[in-house]
Amino acid sequence: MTGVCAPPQRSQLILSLLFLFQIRSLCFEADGRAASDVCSSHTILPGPKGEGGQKGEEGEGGRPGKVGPMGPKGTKGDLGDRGNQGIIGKIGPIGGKGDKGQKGSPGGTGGKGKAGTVCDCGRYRKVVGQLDISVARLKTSMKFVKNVIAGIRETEDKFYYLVREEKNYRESVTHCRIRGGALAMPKDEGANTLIADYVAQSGLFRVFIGINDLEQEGRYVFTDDTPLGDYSRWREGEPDDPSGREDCVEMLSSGHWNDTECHRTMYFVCEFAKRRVEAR
Ligand SMILES: [Ca+2]
Ligand SMILES: [Ca+2]
Repeated sequence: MTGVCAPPQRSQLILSLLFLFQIRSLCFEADGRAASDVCSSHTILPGPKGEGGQKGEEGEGGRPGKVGPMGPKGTKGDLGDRGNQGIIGKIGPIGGKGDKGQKGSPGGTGGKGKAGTVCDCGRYRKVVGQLDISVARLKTSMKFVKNVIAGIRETEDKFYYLVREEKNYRESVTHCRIRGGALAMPKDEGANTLIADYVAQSGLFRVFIGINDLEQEGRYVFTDDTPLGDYSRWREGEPDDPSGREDCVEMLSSGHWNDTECHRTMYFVCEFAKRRVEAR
């Protein structure tokens, strides 16, 4: 600030002292003589040098230095040992189909064949036809056996089987006969009771049995052409044959017999002799 005498700063004082010390140095020559009168009149002499200080204590350990720069790349190492053999790789995909080869050379001429015979085609056709019939019969038999497995009754000397197919009297007779049996012929109380129970337990009301008076009205016979003996189980009032066409016989679930028309269809019972079946 102008016009104001400020006190000298500390730094200015130090500079002044250094200036005077320099002047003092200039006032002495190398041989120690005074350079001039001016110098001698303004000299400030320093004090003697003090004794050397005591050795300081050992300083604390320095901080760790910074990470140095990356070193130069090393030389290439030696070739390593041979590794173990690897496992077998997966099977590769199927290769493409190869090109077709060239046609081979023709083979040699074969020997002369034997003289042919005239084909008896008619005979073979007949055999094939018989086979077809046999297969159809076999299928029918299989169906029959399958049904037999479902239920059968037996006495000491006979098997009885209820056929659950509605047929008229003649068809029923044929059905049993071609299978080696006969439409059931209850010739005694034991057989009649067995068949009646069989029918009742099957939930049926009536079945055809093997009795008829087709040959002669009123003369009833079994399907094996033997006449009725002393045993019969006619329901009361039967046989009546009011229409003149009741020439076949049905057994009711009660075990009683009734003459009825032969063209009617119903279930029926076949019987098979055990000795005949076992002999087959
Ligand atoms: Ca009759
Ligand atoms: Ca009747």
